[in-house]
Amino acid sequence: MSHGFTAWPEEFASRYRERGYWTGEAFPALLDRVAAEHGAREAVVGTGLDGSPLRLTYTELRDRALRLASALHGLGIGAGERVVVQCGNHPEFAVVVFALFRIGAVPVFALPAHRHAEIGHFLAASGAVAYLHADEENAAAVAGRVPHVRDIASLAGLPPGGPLPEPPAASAVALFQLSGGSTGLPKLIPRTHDDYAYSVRASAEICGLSPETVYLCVLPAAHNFALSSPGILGVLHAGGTVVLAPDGSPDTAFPLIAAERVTMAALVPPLAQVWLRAAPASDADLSTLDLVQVGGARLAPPVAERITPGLGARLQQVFGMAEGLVCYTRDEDPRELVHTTQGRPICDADDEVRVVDDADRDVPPGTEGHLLTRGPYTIRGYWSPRYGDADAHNRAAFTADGFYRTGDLVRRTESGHLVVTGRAKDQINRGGEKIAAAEVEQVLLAHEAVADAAVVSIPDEHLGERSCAYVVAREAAPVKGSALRAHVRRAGLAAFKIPDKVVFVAALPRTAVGKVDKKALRDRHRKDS
Ligand code: J2J
Repeated sequence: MSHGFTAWPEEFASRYRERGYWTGEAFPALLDRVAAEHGAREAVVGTGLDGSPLRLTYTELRDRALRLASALHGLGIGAGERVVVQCGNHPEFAVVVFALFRIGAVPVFALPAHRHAEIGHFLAASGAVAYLHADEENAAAVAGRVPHVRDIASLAGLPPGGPLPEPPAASAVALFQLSGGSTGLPKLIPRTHDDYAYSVRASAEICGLSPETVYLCVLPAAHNFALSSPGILGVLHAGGTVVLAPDGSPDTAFPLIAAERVTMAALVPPLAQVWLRAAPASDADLSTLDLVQVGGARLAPPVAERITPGLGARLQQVFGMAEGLVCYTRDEDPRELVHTTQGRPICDADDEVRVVDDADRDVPPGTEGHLLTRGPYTIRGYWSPRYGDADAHNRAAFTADGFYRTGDLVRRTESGHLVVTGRAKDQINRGGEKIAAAEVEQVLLAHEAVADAAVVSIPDEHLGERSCAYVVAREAAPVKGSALRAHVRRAGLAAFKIPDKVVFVAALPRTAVGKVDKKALRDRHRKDS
């Protein structure tokens, strides 16, 4: 398992241990600890996979996780083996994740929106031994490609598999997150128990979580924001209660806030706007809501200003990435900074942040530049063994001295807060959902009628950005935009990756070095609309 994993150099690892970021406590021990302390309190609440309400105390969560751990162990799933998990927002999600943690198996966190091409890629790229899913949709397409394909609801019927192995070391890889990607297929992000648990604990502290916290999880549970900033794991660490909502619409979320006396929720900007529009007309009691986190995509300052008056809760901006670095605005920050910046990093002393120009030279404070970062919970490399191109990709995505090139353009204020001003990576951020342009372009290029294609972001009032495919058609084969969108759907990609708009052009603009000039395409869209 350790091969393919780029470890922190010993000098950094020992510093991170000495300074108490890496405590040596892996997630199974974390669950034991909170179960011992808060056993009878409710840990996870929601709708079970069978459609009925399910409420698990800390003791029940731990017991179910241990039982499932034994059963999965009995199937032959062992330490270091990868298991692709695709589960919506159900309490069983937490059971499966802690069961895998306990046997040292490593969940690969697919999102519910992912479809068979993506699942197939995650299975192949991770060399997974199992695909655990809550929905049959993709199962048939990947059956036979992996030893175990199982419906999570069916796992409760498995026989126990005997005594459990030793729990994993905290230095081991605990889980794989998926990169939003910019160069083709999503990359695997290996996160260790030590580094992930640090980001979770520190986030919980910054956000003031306690056993009284009731966190409404409306974003996909497996996404890094909802899982760790401080998210599900942070709330469980603090002894609070996680309420899993099937979706974030006000019709679903507001009654849950009232019924469960929710104190905190994490939203992407488009959802925050939907909540702001719905709140005045709603008769649900939202008065317990105390903290609304907004992140994943740019929050416009005028919307930020409306959160507290409109929802009756404090606003916290969150700028994070599955690769590591997470920034938060803080309670003590002046309101102006909470409205106009994306916060500052978790770790004052050891989240190293550089803002640089195209030649990697540091720019003065207040100037826009590329954000580079390294620190106690930011990876030093994507996981590589099964990716033909991962080593080359790692050389491009990290500096020689281990800084991760985030692909974000930022400005740093005197106070050390970051303002996200743009993006250098070839990605579309569709209301928080990330689309690697190259992944969609490759699928479009596989269509017989397509000679050339480029996918770019276009502004959208609701989502912030949408995707537009500029396509050069082969003359011999006339094709409609709708047919190309159907082609992307048939190819088995998540619906959010289907181009929102298709525009046919005679040729794509090129830069002096022959690359597609995406800036020219975005400018052109602005002029045409
Ligand atoms: C502008 N862009 C943002 C923000 C992320 C917490 C919160 C979010 C994520 C996440 C996460 C942004 N304003 N407030 O993992 O733990 C864009 C940037 C960033 C990319 C990462 C977390 N917050 N972004 O969104 O891995 O471009 O993580 O590099 O999905 O989202 O995307 P992702």
